[in-house]
Amino acid sequence: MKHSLIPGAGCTPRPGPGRRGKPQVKTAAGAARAGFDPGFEFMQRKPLRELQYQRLRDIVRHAFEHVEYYRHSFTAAGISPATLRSLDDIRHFPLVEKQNLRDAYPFKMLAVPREKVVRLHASSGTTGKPTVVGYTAADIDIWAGLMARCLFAGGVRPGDIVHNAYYYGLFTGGFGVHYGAERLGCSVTPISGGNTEKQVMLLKDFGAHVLAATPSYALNIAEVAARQGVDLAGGPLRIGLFGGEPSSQAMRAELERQLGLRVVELYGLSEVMGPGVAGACTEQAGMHGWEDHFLFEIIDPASHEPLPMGCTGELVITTLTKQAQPMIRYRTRDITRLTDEPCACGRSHLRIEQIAGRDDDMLIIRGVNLYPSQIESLLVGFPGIAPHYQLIVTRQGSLDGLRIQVEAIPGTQVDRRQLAETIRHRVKSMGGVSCEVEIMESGGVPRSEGKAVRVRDLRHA
Ligand code: DLL
Repeated sequence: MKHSLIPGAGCTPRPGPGRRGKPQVKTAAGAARAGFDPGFEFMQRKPLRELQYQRLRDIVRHAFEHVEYYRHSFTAAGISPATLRSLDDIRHFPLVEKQNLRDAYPFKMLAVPREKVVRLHASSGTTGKPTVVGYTAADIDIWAGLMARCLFAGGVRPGDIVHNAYYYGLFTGGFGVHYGAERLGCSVTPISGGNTEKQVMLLKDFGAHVLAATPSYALNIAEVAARQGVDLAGGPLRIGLFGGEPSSQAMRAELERQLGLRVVELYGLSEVMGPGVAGACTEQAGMHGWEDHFLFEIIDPASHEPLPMGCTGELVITTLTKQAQPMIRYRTRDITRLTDEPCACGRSHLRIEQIAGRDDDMLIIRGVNLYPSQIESLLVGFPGIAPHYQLIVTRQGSLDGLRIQVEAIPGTQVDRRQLAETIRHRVKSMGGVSCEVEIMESGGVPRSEGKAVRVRDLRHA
Protein backbone atom coordinates (compact mmCIF):
# COMPACT_ATOMS: atom_id res chain seq x y z
CA MET A 1 0.00 0.00 0.00
CA LYS A 2 1.24 3.47 -0.85
CA HIS A 3 1.69 5.82 2.07
CA SER A 4 0.28 9.29 2.28
CA LEU A 5 2.65 12.20 1.76
CA ILE A 6 0.37 14.55 3.60
CA PRO A 7 1.71 16.03 6.83
CA GLY A 8 -0.79 15.25 9.55
CA ALA A 9 -2.74 12.83 7.34
CA GLY A 10 -4.18 10.09 9.42
CA CYS A 11 -7.11 8.22 10.64
CA THR A 12 -7.42 9.18 14.25
CA PRO A 13 -10.47 11.41 14.16
CA ARG A 14 -9.97 14.52 16.24
CA PRO A 15 -12.82 16.58 17.65
CA GLY A 16 -14.27 19.16 15.28
CA PRO A 17 -13.09 22.73 14.98
CA GLY A 18 -13.76 24.80 18.06
CA ARG A 19 -16.65 27.20 18.33
CA ARG A 20 -16.21 30.85 18.84
CA GLY A 21 -18.68 33.05 20.61
CA LYS A 22 -22.11 32.13 21.91
CA PRO A 23 -24.67 30.22 19.87
CA GLN A 24 -26.72 32.75 17.93
CA VAL A 25 -29.87 30.68 17.97
CA LYS A 26 -30.95 28.43 20.79
CA THR A 27 -33.89 26.47 19.38
CA ALA A 28 -34.53 24.61 16.17
CA ALA A 29 -37.33 27.04 15.34
CA GLY A 30 -35.00 29.97 15.99
CA ALA A 31 -32.37 28.37 13.81
CA ALA A 32 -34.84 27.81 11.01
CA ARG A 33 -35.90 31.46 11.07
CA ALA A 34 -32.24 32.49 10.85
CA GLY A 35 -31.42 30.79 7.54
CA PHE A 36 -31.58 32.02 3.97
CA ASP A 37 -32.91 28.67 2.78
CA PRO A 38 -33.99 27.20 6.11
CA GLY A 39 -35.96 24.24 4.78
CA PHE A 40 -32.67 22.71 3.63
CA GLU A 41 -30.01 24.37 5.80
CA PHE A 42 -31.47 23.13 9.07
CA MET A 43 -32.67 19.66 8.01
CA GLN A 44 -32.10 16.78 10.39
CA ARG A 45 -29.15 14.71 9.24
CA LYS A 46 -31.16 11.54 8.57
CA PRO A 47 -33.57 13.06 6.02
CA LEU A 48 -30.64 15.03 4.62
CA ARG A 49 -28.76 11.77 3.96
CA GLU A 50 -31.90 10.28 2.40
CA LEU A 51 -32.24 13.30 0.12
CA GLN A 52 -28.57 12.92 -0.84
CA TYR A 53 -29.12 9.29 -1.75
CA GLN A 54 -32.14 10.05 -3.96
CA ARG A 55 -30.29 12.86 -5.71
CA LEU A 56 -27.12 10.79 -6.06
CA ARG A 57 -29.04 7.96 -7.76
CA ASP A 58 -30.57 10.43 -10.22
CA ILE A 59 -27.35 12.25 -11.05
CA VAL A 60 -25.31 9.07 -11.48
CA ARG A 61 -27.91 7.78 -13.92
CA HIS A 62 -27.99 11.15 -15.74
CA ALA A 63 -24.19 11.14 -16.05
CA PHE A 64 -24.10 7.52 -17.22
CA GLU A 65 -26.81 8.03 -19.82
CA HIS A 66 -25.52 11.31 -21.28
CA VAL A 67 -21.73 11.44 -20.91
CA GLU A 68 -19.59 8.97 -22.79
CA TYR A 69 -16.72 9.44 -20.35
CA TYR A 70 -18.83 8.13 -17.44
CA ARG A 71 -20.28 5.30 -19.50
CA HIS A 72 -16.78 4.10 -20.28
CA SER A 73 -15.27 4.62 -16.85
CA PHE A 74 -18.14 2.94 -15.01
CA THR A 75 -18.15 0.01 -17.42
CA ALA A 76 -14.37 -0.36 -17.16
CA ALA A 77 -14.72 -0.47 -13.35
CA GLY A 78 -17.42 -3.15 -13.67
CA ILE A 79 -20.14 -0.96 -12.19
CA SER A 80 -23.33 0.75 -13.30
CA PRO A 81 -25.88 3.10 -11.73
CA ALA A 82 -27.51 -0.02 -10.25
CA THR A 83 -24.38 -0.54 -8.08
CA LEU A 84 -25.56 2.33 -5.94
CA ARG A 85 -27.70 0.75 -3.24
CA SER A 86 -26.66 3.14 -0.47
CA LEU A 87 -24.71 6.39 -0.16
CA ASP A 88 -21.64 4.43 0.92
CA ASP A 89 -21.59 2.60 -2.42
CA ILE A 90 -20.16 5.78 -3.93
CA ARG A 91 -16.76 4.38 -2.93
CA HIS A 92 -17.00 1.86 -5.82
CA PHE A 93 -17.15 4.62 -8.43
CA PRO A 94 -13.99 5.81 -10.18
CA LEU A 95 -12.44 9.15 -9.22
CA VAL A 96 -12.38 11.97 -11.76
CA GLU A 97 -9.14 13.92 -12.16
CA LYS A 98 -8.52 17.35 -13.68
CA GLN A 99 -6.75 15.63 -16.58
CA ASN A 100 -9.98 13.77 -17.46
CA LEU A 101 -11.64 17.16 -17.90
CA ARG A 102 -8.76 18.43 -19.99
CA ASP A 103 -9.03 15.37 -22.22
CA ALA A 104 -12.73 16.14 -22.68
CA TYR A 105 -11.98 19.69 -23.91
CA PRO A 106 -14.06 21.59 -24.72
CA PHE A 107 -17.54 20.07 -24.41
CA LYS A 108 -17.26 16.30 -24.08
CA MET A 109 -18.20 16.35 -20.37
CA LEU A 110 -21.56 17.99 -21.03
CA ALA A 111 -24.60 15.91 -20.08
CA VAL A 112 -27.05 18.20 -21.92
CA PRO A 113 -27.11 19.47 -25.52
CA ARG A 114 -24.69 22.40 -25.82
CA GLU A 115 -27.62 24.68 -26.74
CA LYS A 116 -29.02 24.22 -23.21
CA VAL A 117 -25.83 25.69 -21.72
CA VAL A 118 -26.34 29.34 -20.82
CA ARG A 119 -22.86 29.97 -19.33
CA LEU A 120 -19.33 28.66 -19.83
CA HIS A 121 -16.51 29.17 -17.32
CA ALA A 122 -13.02 27.76 -17.47
CA SER A 123 -10.34 27.25 -14.89
CA SER A 124 -6.99 28.84 -15.53
CA GLY A 125 -4.55 26.25 -16.73
CA THR A 126 -1.01 27.64 -16.66
CA THR A 127 -0.10 25.19 -19.38
CA GLY A 128 -2.20 23.53 -22.05
CA LYS A 129 -5.94 23.72 -22.37
CA PRO A 130 -8.14 24.98 -19.55
CA THR A 131 -10.89 22.88 -18.02
CA VAL A 132 -14.28 24.04 -19.27
CA VAL A 133 -17.43 24.05 -17.14
CA GLY A 134 -20.96 24.52 -18.48
CA TYR A 135 -24.16 25.55 -16.65
CA THR A 136 -27.83 25.32 -17.56
CA ALA A 137 -30.17 28.12 -16.47
CA ALA A 138 -31.27 25.86 -13.59
CA ASP A 139 -27.62 25.31 -12.55
CA ILE A 140 -27.04 29.08 -12.46
CA ASP A 141 -30.16 29.49 -10.36
CA ILE A 142 -28.98 26.90 -7.81
CA TRP A 143 -25.51 28.48 -7.75
CA ALA A 144 -26.97 31.93 -6.99
CA GLY A 145 -29.08 30.40 -4.21
CA LEU A 146 -26.10 28.62 -2.64
CA MET A 147 -23.97 31.74 -2.80
CA ALA A 148 -26.79 33.71 -1.17
CA ARG A 149 -26.87 31.04 1.54
CA CYS A 150 -23.13 31.49 2.15
CA LEU A 151 -23.48 35.26 2.35
CA PHE A 152 -26.40 35.08 4.76
CA ALA A 153 -24.76 32.40 6.92
CA GLY A 154 -21.67 34.61 7.14
CA GLY A 155 -23.68 37.58 8.42
CA VAL A 156 -24.33 39.53 5.18
CA ARG A 157 -27.84 40.98 5.06
CA PRO A 158 -30.13 42.37 2.35
CA GLY A 159 -29.27 46.00 1.74
CA ASP A 160 -25.55 45.58 2.49
CA ILE A 161 -23.11 46.98 -0.05
CA VAL A 162 -20.94 44.15 -1.39
CA HIS A 163 -17.69 45.34 -2.97
CA ASN A 164 -16.86 42.44 -5.26
CA ALA A 165 -13.14 42.44 -6.05
CA TYR A 166 -13.03 38.87 -7.35
CA TYR A 167 -12.16 38.78 -11.05
CA TYR A 168 -15.10 38.65 -13.44
CA GLY A 169 -14.52 36.50 -16.49
CA LEU A 170 -13.73 32.85 -17.03
CA PHE A 171 -12.82 32.66 -13.32
CA THR A 172 -15.96 31.80 -11.34
CA GLY A 173 -15.26 34.15 -8.40
CA GLY A 174 -16.68 37.39 -9.81
CA PHE A 175 -19.93 36.09 -11.28
CA GLY A 176 -20.53 33.58 -8.47
CA VAL A 177 -20.42 36.18 -5.71
CA HIS A 178 -22.26 38.72 -7.87
CA TYR A 179 -25.32 36.57 -8.54
CA GLY A 180 -25.47 35.40 -4.91
CA ALA A 181 -25.29 38.92 -3.52
CA GLU A 182 -27.99 40.13 -5.90
CA ARG A 183 -30.15 37.13 -4.97
CA LEU A 184 -29.82 38.07 -1.31
CA GLY A 185 -30.86 41.64 -2.07
CA CYS A 186 -27.51 43.38 -1.62
CA SER A 187 -26.13 46.32 -3.60
CA VAL A 188 -23.19 44.91 -5.56
CA THR A 189 -20.19 46.90 -6.77
CA PRO A 190 -18.85 44.71 -9.62
CA ILE A 191 -15.37 46.21 -9.60
CA SER A 192 -13.49 42.95 -10.35
CA GLY A 193 -9.75 42.69 -9.59
CA GLY A 194 -7.01 45.27 -10.17
CA ASN A 195 -6.89 49.08 -10.20
CA THR A 196 -6.31 49.05 -6.46
CA GLU A 197 -6.32 52.84 -5.87
CA LYS A 198 -9.82 52.98 -7.35
CA GLN A 199 -10.90 50.03 -5.20
CA VAL A 200 -9.87 51.98 -2.10
CA MET A 201 -11.71 55.09 -3.28
CA LEU A 202 -14.97 53.22 -3.96
CA LEU A 203 -14.79 51.15 -0.77
CA LYS A 204 -14.61 54.40 1.16
CA ASP A 205 -16.96 56.59 -0.89
CA PHE A 206 -19.70 53.93 -1.26
CA GLY A 207 -19.32 52.85 2.37
CA ALA A 208 -19.08 49.15 1.55
CA HIS A 209 -20.11 46.69 4.28
CA VAL A 210 -18.62 43.61 2.67
CA LEU A 211 -15.32 43.14 0.84
CA ALA A 212 -15.26 40.02 -1.35
CA ALA A 213 -11.74 39.16 -2.52
CA THR A 214 -8.94 36.66 -2.26
CA PRO A 215 -7.11 37.14 1.06
CA SER A 216 -3.91 38.13 -0.74
CA TYR A 217 -5.70 40.80 -2.76
CA ALA A 218 -7.48 42.06 0.36
CA LEU A 219 -4.04 42.52 1.91
CA ASN A 220 -2.92 44.48 -1.14
CA ILE A 221 -6.03 46.70 -0.83
CA ALA A 222 -5.31 47.27 2.86
CA GLU A 223 -1.73 48.26 2.09
CA VAL A 224 -2.74 50.73 -0.63
CA ALA A 225 -5.42 52.22 1.65
CA ALA A 226 -2.83 52.74 4.40
CA ARG A 227 -0.45 54.37 1.91
CA GLN A 228 -3.22 56.74 0.79
CA GLY A 229 -4.09 57.54 4.39
CA VAL A 230 -7.59 56.03 4.03
CA ASP A 231 -8.86 54.46 7.25
CA LEU A 232 -11.00 51.56 6.05
CA ALA A 233 -10.94 49.95 9.50
CA GLY A 234 -12.81 52.90 10.98
CA GLY A 235 -15.61 52.76 8.34
CA PRO A 236 -18.69 50.58 7.84
CA LEU A 237 -16.74 47.58 6.48
CA ARG A 238 -17.96 44.60 8.54
CA ILE A 239 -17.26 41.38 6.68
CA GLY A 240 -14.43 40.05 4.51
CA LEU A 241 -15.71 37.30 2.24
CA PHE A 242 -12.37 35.70 1.51
CA GLY A 243 -11.54 32.55 -0.42
CA GLY A 244 -10.11 31.15 -3.62
CA GLU A 245 -6.73 30.39 -2.05
CA PRO A 246 -5.40 29.10 1.27
CA SER A 247 -4.72 31.53 4.08
CA SER A 248 -3.31 30.94 7.52
CA GLN A 249 -5.07 31.87 10.75
CA ALA A 250 -2.31 34.45 11.24
CA MET A 251 -3.06 36.06 7.86
CA ARG A 252 -6.79 36.19 8.55
CA ALA A 253 -6.16 37.82 11.95
CA GLU A 254 -3.88 40.36 10.24
CA LEU A 255 -6.61 41.18 7.68
CA GLU A 256 -9.19 41.55 10.45
CA ARG A 257 -6.86 43.96 12.24
CA GLN A 258 -5.92 46.02 9.18
CA LEU A 259 -9.40 46.25 7.67
CA GLY A 260 -11.54 46.24 10.83
CA LEU A 261 -13.76 43.39 9.63
CA ARG A 262 -14.55 39.78 10.43
CA VAL A 263 -13.29 37.16 7.98
CA VAL A 264 -15.91 34.80 6.56
CA GLU A 265 -14.34 32.03 4.53
CA LEU A 266 -15.72 30.96 1.20
CA TYR A 267 -14.79 27.76 -0.64
CA GLY A 268 -15.42 26.32 -4.04
CA LEU A 269 -13.85 25.25 -7.30
CA SER A 270 -14.86 25.80 -10.87
CA GLU A 271 -15.00 22.12 -11.83
CA VAL A 272 -17.69 21.55 -9.22
CA MET A 273 -19.57 24.88 -9.46
CA GLY A 274 -17.44 27.84 -8.32
CA PRO A 275 -17.56 29.73 -5.00
CA GLY A 276 -20.43 28.70 -2.74
CA VAL A 277 -19.77 24.96 -2.47
CA ALA A 278 -19.10 25.75 1.19
CA GLY A 279 -19.06 28.84 3.36
CA ALA A 280 -18.41 29.73 6.98
CA CYS A 281 -21.21 30.85 9.28
CA THR A 282 -20.79 33.51 11.93
CA GLU A 283 -19.40 30.90 14.34
CA GLN A 284 -16.17 30.92 12.25
CA ALA A 285 -15.71 27.23 12.99
CA GLY A 286 -15.20 25.71 9.55
CA MET A 287 -17.17 26.07 6.31
CA HIS A 288 -20.58 24.43 5.94
CA GLY A 289 -20.52 22.24 2.84
CA TRP A 290 -24.02 22.30 1.33
CA GLU A 291 -24.91 18.64 1.43
CA ASP A 292 -28.26 18.93 -0.33
CA HIS A 293 -26.27 19.74 -3.49
CA PHE A 294 -22.92 18.01 -2.92
CA LEU A 295 -21.63 14.77 -1.47
CA PHE A 296 -18.32 15.23 0.35
CA GLU A 297 -15.78 12.50 1.00
CA ILE A 298 -12.23 12.42 2.32
CA ILE A 299 -9.84 9.93 0.78
CA ASP A 300 -6.25 8.98 1.36
CA PRO A 301 -4.61 10.67 -1.64
CA ALA A 302 -2.11 7.85 -2.09
CA SER A 303 -4.27 4.73 -1.63
CA HIS A 304 -7.57 6.42 -2.73
CA GLU A 305 -9.32 4.67 0.17
CA PRO A 306 -12.17 6.63 1.77
CA LEU A 307 -11.34 7.82 5.29
CA PRO A 308 -13.83 8.17 8.15
CA MET A 309 -15.31 11.48 9.26
CA GLY A 310 -12.72 13.53 11.15
CA CYS A 311 -9.65 12.22 9.32
CA THR A 312 -7.33 14.45 7.34
CA GLY A 313 -6.99 13.70 3.65
CA GLU A 314 -8.04 14.84 0.17
CA LEU A 315 -11.51 16.23 -0.38
CA VAL A 316 -13.54 14.50 -3.10
CA ILE A 317 -16.82 16.07 -4.22
CA THR A 318 -19.81 14.72 -6.15
CA THR A 319 -22.35 17.20 -7.48
CA LEU A 320 -25.90 16.06 -6.72
CA THR A 321 -27.96 18.49 -8.78
CA LYS A 322 -25.78 19.96 -11.51
CA GLN A 323 -27.42 19.13 -14.83
CA ALA A 324 -25.08 20.53 -17.48
CA GLN A 325 -21.91 18.94 -16.18
CA PRO A 326 -22.28 16.48 -13.32
CA MET A 327 -19.09 15.58 -11.48
CA ILE A 328 -19.01 12.14 -9.93
CA ARG A 329 -16.20 11.91 -7.34
CA TYR A 330 -14.04 14.84 -8.44
CA ARG A 331 -10.59 14.91 -6.81
CA THR A 332 -10.13 18.46 -5.54
CA ARG A 333 -6.49 17.94 -4.42
CA ASP A 334 -7.41 20.03 -1.36
CA ILE A 335 -6.21 18.66 1.95
CA THR A 336 -8.58 19.10 4.85
CA ARG A 337 -10.92 17.21 7.15
CA LEU A 338 -14.68 17.14 7.70
CA THR A 339 -16.81 17.21 10.81
CA ASP A 340 -20.52 16.51 11.17
CA GLU A 341 -20.64 17.56 14.81
CA PRO A 342 -23.47 19.99 15.50
CA CYS A 343 -22.60 23.62 14.85
CA ALA A 344 -23.71 26.30 17.31
CA CYS A 345 -25.48 28.15 14.46
CA GLY A 346 -27.96 25.26 14.16
CA ARG A 347 -27.16 24.42 10.54
CA SER A 348 -26.94 20.66 10.14
CA HIS A 349 -24.63 20.51 7.12
CA LEU A 350 -21.12 19.19 7.75
CA ARG A 351 -18.19 21.54 8.01
CA ILE A 352 -15.00 21.57 5.99
CA GLU A 353 -12.07 22.61 8.12
CA GLN A 354 -9.42 25.07 7.01
CA ILE A 355 -7.83 23.91 3.76
CA ALA A 356 -4.16 23.21 4.57
CA GLY A 357 -3.23 23.48 0.89
CA ARG A 358 -3.38 21.44 -2.27
CA ASP A 359 -1.45 18.21 -2.33
CA ASP A 360 0.07 19.33 -5.63
CA ASP A 361 1.26 22.60 -3.99
CA MET A 362 2.99 20.82 -1.15
CA LEU A 363 6.72 21.44 -1.18
CA ILE A 364 9.00 18.49 -0.70
CA ILE A 365 12.35 19.94 0.25
CA ARG A 366 15.06 17.40 0.95
CA GLY A 367 12.43 14.87 1.90
CA VAL A 368 10.50 17.21 4.21
CA ASN A 369 6.86 17.97 3.34
CA LEU A 370 5.74 21.51 3.85
CA TYR A 371 2.76 23.63 2.82
CA PRO A 372 3.30 27.31 1.98
CA SER A 373 0.56 28.14 4.51
CA GLN A 374 2.68 26.60 7.30
CA ILE A 375 5.49 29.01 6.50
CA GLU A 376 2.94 31.81 6.18
CA SER A 377 1.68 31.26 9.73
CA LEU A 378 5.20 31.69 10.96
CA LEU A 379 5.97 34.82 8.94
CA VAL A 380 2.76 36.82 9.35
CA GLY A 381 2.94 38.85 12.53
CA PHE A 382 6.67 38.20 12.93
CA PRO A 383 8.16 41.31 14.60
CA GLY A 384 9.66 43.67 12.01
CA ILE A 385 8.30 41.68 9.04
CA ALA A 386 5.50 42.77 6.66
CA PRO A 387 2.94 40.07 5.73
CA HIS A 388 4.24 39.66 2.15
CA TYR A 389 6.34 36.68 1.17
CA GLN A 390 7.37 34.40 -1.65
CA LEU A 391 9.06 31.02 -1.55
CA ILE A 392 11.71 30.23 -4.15
CA VAL A 393 12.59 26.59 -4.63
CA THR A 394 15.90 25.84 -6.36
CA ARG A 395 18.08 22.86 -7.06
CA GLN A 396 21.83 22.88 -6.61
CA GLY A 397 23.28 19.63 -7.90
CA SER A 398 20.97 16.99 -6.54
CA LEU A 399 19.87 19.03 -3.51
CA ASP A 400 16.71 21.13 -3.28
CA GLY A 401 17.04 24.56 -1.73
CA LEU A 402 14.43 26.93 -0.29
CA ARG A 403 14.80 30.70 -0.26
CA ILE A 404 12.20 32.74 1.60
CA GLN A 405 11.78 36.32 0.46
CA VAL A 406 10.13 38.65 2.95
CA GLU A 407 9.96 42.40 3.45
CA ALA A 408 10.91 44.48 6.45
CA ILE A 409 8.12 46.78 7.66
CA PRO A 410 8.87 50.14 6.02
CA GLY A 411 10.41 52.70 8.35
CA THR A 412 11.56 50.19 10.97
CA GLN A 413 15.18 49.97 11.96
CA VAL A 414 16.09 46.32 12.00
CA ASP A 415 19.31 44.37 11.86
CA ARG A 416 18.51 42.48 8.66
CA ARG A 417 21.14 39.80 9.12
CA GLN A 418 19.95 39.09 12.62
CA LEU A 419 16.31 39.04 11.51
CA ALA A 420 17.04 36.66 8.62
CA GLU A 421 18.92 34.37 10.97
CA THR A 422 16.06 34.31 13.50
CA ILE A 423 13.50 33.44 10.79
CA ARG A 424 15.81 30.77 9.39
CA HIS A 425 16.02 29.17 12.83
CA ARG A 426 12.25 29.27 13.36
CA VAL A 427 11.58 27.60 9.98
CA LYS A 428 14.17 24.94 10.77
CA SER A 429 12.65 24.17 14.14
CA MET A 430 9.08 24.17 12.74
CA GLY A 431 9.54 21.78 9.83
CA GLY A 432 13.17 20.67 9.92
CA VAL A 433 13.88 22.46 6.64
CA SER A 434 17.04 24.50 6.15
CA CYS A 435 16.45 27.64 4.13
CA GLU A 436 17.90 30.98 3.18
CA VAL A 437 16.00 34.12 4.16
CA GLU A 438 16.22 37.29 2.12
CA ILE A 439 14.90 40.51 3.64
CA MET A 440 13.80 42.76 0.80
CA GLU A 441 12.86 46.41 0.46
CA SER A 442 9.18 47.29 0.72
CA GLY A 443 7.48 46.30 -2.55
CA GLY A 444 10.17 43.72 -3.36
CA VAL A 445 7.69 40.84 -3.11
CA PRO A 446 5.10 40.89 -5.93
CA ARG A 447 1.59 41.95 -4.86
CA SER A 448 -1.45 39.92 -5.81
CA GLU A 449 -4.58 41.10 -7.63
CA GLY A 450 -6.23 37.69 -7.50
CA LYS A 451 -4.64 34.45 -6.43
CA ALA A 452 -1.15 35.04 -5.04
CA VAL A 453 1.81 33.18 -6.48
CA ARG A 454 3.40 32.03 -3.23
CA VAL A 455 5.89 29.60 -4.70
CA ARG A 456 8.33 30.00 -7.57
CA ASP A 457 9.73 26.61 -8.33
CA LEU A 458 12.92 27.08 -10.34
CA ARG A 459 13.91 23.41 -10.19
CA HIS A 460 12.73 22.71 -13.71
CA ALA A 461 13.31 26.18 -15.15
O1 DLL B 1 -11.19 29.66 -6.67
C1 DLL B 1 -13.58 29.44 -6.74
C2 DLL B 1 -13.68 30.45 -5.65
C3 DLL B 1 -13.74 31.79 -5.98
C4 DLL B 1 -13.75 30.05 -4.32
C5 DLL B 1 -13.85 32.74 -4.98
C6 DLL B 1 -13.89 31.00 -3.33
C7 DLL B 1 -13.93 32.34 -3.65
P1 DLL B 1 -10.82 27.70 -8.90
O2 DLL B 1 -10.14 28.84 -9.56
O3 DLL B 1 -11.27 26.55 -9.73
O4 DLL B 1 -12.14 28.20 -8.18
O5 DLL B 1 -9.87 27.20 -7.75
C8 DLL B 1 -10.29 26.22 -6.86
O6 DLL B 1 -8.94 27.16 -5.09
O7 DLL B 1 -9.50 23.65 -5.23
C9 DLL B 1 -8.66 25.31 -3.65
O8 DLL B 1 -7.39 24.77 -3.89
C10 DLL B 1 -8.60 26.84 -3.74
N1 DLL B 1 -9.56 27.44 -2.82
C11 DLL B 1 -10.78 27.93 -3.07
N2 DLL B 1 -11.34 28.42 -1.94
C12 DLL B 1 -10.43 28.21 -0.94
C13 DLL B 1 -10.41 28.47 0.46
C14 DLL B 1 -12.17 29.13 -7.17
N3 DLL B 1 -11.41 29.08 1.11
C15 DLL B 1 -9.22 25.97 -5.84
N4 DLL B 1 -9.30 28.07 1.15
C16 DLL B 1 -9.63 24.97 -4.78
C17 DLL B 1 -8.28 27.47 0.53
C18 DLL B 1 -9.31 27.57 -1.50
N5 DLL B 1 -8.24 27.21 -0.77
